[in-house]
Amino acid sequence: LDVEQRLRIALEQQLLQVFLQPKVSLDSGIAVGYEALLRWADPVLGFVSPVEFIKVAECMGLATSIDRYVLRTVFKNLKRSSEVNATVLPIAVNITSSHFGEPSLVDYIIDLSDSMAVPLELIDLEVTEGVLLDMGEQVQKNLKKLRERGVKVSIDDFGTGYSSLSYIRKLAVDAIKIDKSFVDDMQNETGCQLVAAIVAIANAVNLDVIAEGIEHQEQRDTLLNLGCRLGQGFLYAKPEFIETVLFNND
Ligand code: G
Ligand code: G
Ligand code: MN
Ligand code: NA
Repeated sequence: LDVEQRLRIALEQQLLQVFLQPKVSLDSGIAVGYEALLRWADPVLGFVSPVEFIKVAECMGLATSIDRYVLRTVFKNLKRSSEVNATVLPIAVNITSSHFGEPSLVDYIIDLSDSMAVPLELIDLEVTEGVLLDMGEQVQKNLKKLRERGVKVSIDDFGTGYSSLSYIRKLAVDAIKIDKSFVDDMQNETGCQLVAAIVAIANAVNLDVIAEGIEHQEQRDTLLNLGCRLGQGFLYAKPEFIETVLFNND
């Protein structure tokens, strides 16, 4: 009944599961990487959306613990995957805004990489525009250190917050992810032009651009025509349990 109480238990008992959704090259449909997405099917509460429990976790001061749990799970699976698979693709982990400004973020990730012998090039991070609003000194330090080590950083849900182009330049991230709401709006002329503008800006400042929530072939065709080469969505694959994705690919 009590989400807070159940969330503590879920974290202790590892009831949160990491799922993966492929990021694909839109021209070939071939996966170039994955995004890690949490799923919580609680025995008492039933399915709880990450939108809800991440908010609760932030209020409880548990967001960093949850991010770290996802990072550990992802590194563990990358290690195993590199032992049995010829090709290992990078996995993007969503980092909560408050956590991205913590001094311990970078060392935590480097320590995992060292102890698991998994190269940092196999980890990407996604942060929402909220991080841009509160662009403290620590956020900039973390970004710089991460990118020097080969960790790519994307701005998630681009366009839904208060994105400022000057911030994006200053922060020097690697990619922006066009929010699903914009992809949905491409059925209108104006929506299409808006996505065209976002893609043009990204290309102009040398950022990769990845479209989210692609469900229809027409959306994929339009995006490719606009110069967007990467995407994610149910048209290609729904998120699935990490072990199923990485180890049952026969
Ligand atoms: O997977 P789904 O569409 O239900 O995700 C909804 C939202 O929850 C998305 O904004 C997604 O970024 C966020 N989310 C999913 N998994 C995680 C996670 O592991 N960490 C954080 N911080 N957010 C996540
Ligand atoms: O905000 P973020 O990008 O981290 O979250 C992505 C969320 O969008 C995930 O929860 C994922 O399940 C969801 N998602 C991914 N592709 C699609 C899609 O094609 N359609 C819908 N409705 N949701 C999607
Ligand atoms: Mn994301
Ligand atoms: Na998003």
